[in-house]
Amino acid sequence: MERNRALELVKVQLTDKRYAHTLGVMETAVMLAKRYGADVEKAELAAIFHDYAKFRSKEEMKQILIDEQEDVRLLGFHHELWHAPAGAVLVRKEAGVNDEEVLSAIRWHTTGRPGMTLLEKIVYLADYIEPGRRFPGVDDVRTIAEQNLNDAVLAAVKNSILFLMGKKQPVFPVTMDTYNDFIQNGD
Ligand code: DGI
Ligand code: FE
Ligand code: FE
Repeated sequence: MERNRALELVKVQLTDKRYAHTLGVMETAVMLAKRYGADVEKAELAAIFHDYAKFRSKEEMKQILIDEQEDVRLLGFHHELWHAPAGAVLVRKEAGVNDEEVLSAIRWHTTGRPGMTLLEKIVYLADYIEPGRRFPGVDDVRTIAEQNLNDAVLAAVKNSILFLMGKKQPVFPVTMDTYNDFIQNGD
């Protein structure tokens, strides 16, 4: 799909603030794809659509997760985690994107997963370091992202887990699995 068409489809789904974030993720994903040798067009498309379902109701997302037999553990965790898998489903159904690599990068953009693909890592990291993001530790991850993709994704996962723990929030098991995978397997 052409970039401007994709942006049109996404813009109407999002607030202005979230759309600005999306443009930042798009720009960052393209830069990372060039740096690390990923498919630039796929990275751009996945980045554009990554938060497509962000403003769907809890009820709609929950029904999608049930209908599509997504990981049942999601239902026992914060609904913030639902927009990523629900987004992958909706982007296929409503926007007609059928590229499994792109859909998978959307699906795993919040938690990561063990054995992440290059494209999944790029979208996950771009979501974390896009220019509009301002939180403790993000500049360190930006610096690492200039040198080593795996180290940067690991740093982002680790920061996210520490952030959740600092707020006494539960950590979704797949987020922990992602962390363990990077620690044990290095990529
Ligand atoms: O959609 P974004 O705000 O751009 O970013 P995101 O999709 O990475 O994260 C959405 C939210 O999900 C964020 O507020 C933190 C939360 N989150 C990420 N991983 C976990 C999590 N929440 C819980 N409870 N457990 C997790 O493992
Ligand atoms: Fe998201
Ligand atoms: Fe995002």
